[in-house]
Amino acid sequence: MTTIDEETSPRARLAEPDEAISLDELRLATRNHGMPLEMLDLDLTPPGLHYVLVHYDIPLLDPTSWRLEIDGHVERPVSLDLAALLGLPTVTHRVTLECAGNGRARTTPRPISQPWLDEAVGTAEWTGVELGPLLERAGVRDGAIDVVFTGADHGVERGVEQDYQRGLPLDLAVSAPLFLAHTMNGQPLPPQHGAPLRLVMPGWYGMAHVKWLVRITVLDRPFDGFQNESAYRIKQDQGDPGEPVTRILPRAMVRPPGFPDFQTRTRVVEAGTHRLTGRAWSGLAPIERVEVSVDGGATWADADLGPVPGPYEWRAWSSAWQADEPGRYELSVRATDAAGNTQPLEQRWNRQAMANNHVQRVPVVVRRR
Ligand SMILES: Nc1nc2c(c(=O)[nH]1)N[C@H]1C(S)=C(S)[C@@H](COP(=O)(O)O)O[C@H]1N2
Ligand SMILES: [Mo]
Repeated sequence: MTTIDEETSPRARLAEPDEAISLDELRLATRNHGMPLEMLDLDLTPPGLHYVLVHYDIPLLDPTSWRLEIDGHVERPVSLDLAALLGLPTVTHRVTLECAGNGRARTTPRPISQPWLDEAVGTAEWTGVELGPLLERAGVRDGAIDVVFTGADHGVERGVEQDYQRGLPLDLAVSAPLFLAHTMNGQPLPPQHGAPLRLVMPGWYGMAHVKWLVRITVLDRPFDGFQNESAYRIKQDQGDPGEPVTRILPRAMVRPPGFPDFQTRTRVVEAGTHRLTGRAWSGLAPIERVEVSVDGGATWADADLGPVPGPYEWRAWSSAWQADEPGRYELSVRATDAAGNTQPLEQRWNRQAMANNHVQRVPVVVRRR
């Protein structure tokens, strides 16, 4: 692990109270795009409109020479090419993916990083192979502790040069419903989503779903890589070791109704009754309740839930809005899951703005017919 100087790779920093979004943040935001919220109309997000988060560069891997290596604390290291992987039995799941930093730009003070508003989410149907049988083929040796997933992308972050890597405890790697996906919505993975192979870890925030997978290494000691030990932690200050970011907290979103203003994206609807629609998800338990507020969170009404979805995908909801009075409104929605987890009206702050799930607020102007 090499350390690179601070001018090249600045250390973590909070924005000053009145500091506007910088060119560095804008550059991240133009590379890493969100899902246009009108796509909340669809069960499955078209791959080009699914949100994208890439820490370094998108590696363009040659599918004919690419290999997946399984090594480390195993009896027989395994090396597979894509044809071999495509020949294995498959599983298919619809999975809602959300970036752990979603909502970061709305936190105060805001950590300087990818400045998401609300849109770092999407749902795809992923097809791939289960990890368990591959680990069995390699023969995990006694004393194994963690499994490390390595992507082909390389960069420097907060001074630490690294391949993108995430570790998982072995017991979780063999018991969680995770799998290695080679297909997204029935097509080979596109470059930005991890071609030719990525990890999919249903219910977990995005950082766990390692893209451009080239190596799976079994360790006989705990993994202490940057993305586990430093980046994806909920901490109050920089010295705080904090808690790891794991599963997706509940969140509901409304498809912004009517039509938008180009610059502010404030919505305009005509007076009358409207059916508000959207989606809700939680990585902790099934969605059990969605509430809607049209007065900035002062009063709430239960929405109608759509059919029970697959175990890892968002649930549709809808709610009639009688918007008879012209004027300015603020729409909000709030999800509650079967374990009783819900969304805070005021986001609790953490140093890296991870795992935010404050309620979305959508300004709407109702105009006379
Ligand atoms: N190799 C690699 N995998 C990665 C990342 C990355 O930068 N490199 N970003 C992670 C993060 S932070 C997120 S939110 C998801 C985003 O997945 P998507 O771009 O397919 O939506 O990928 C994860 N997997
Ligand atoms: Mo992320």
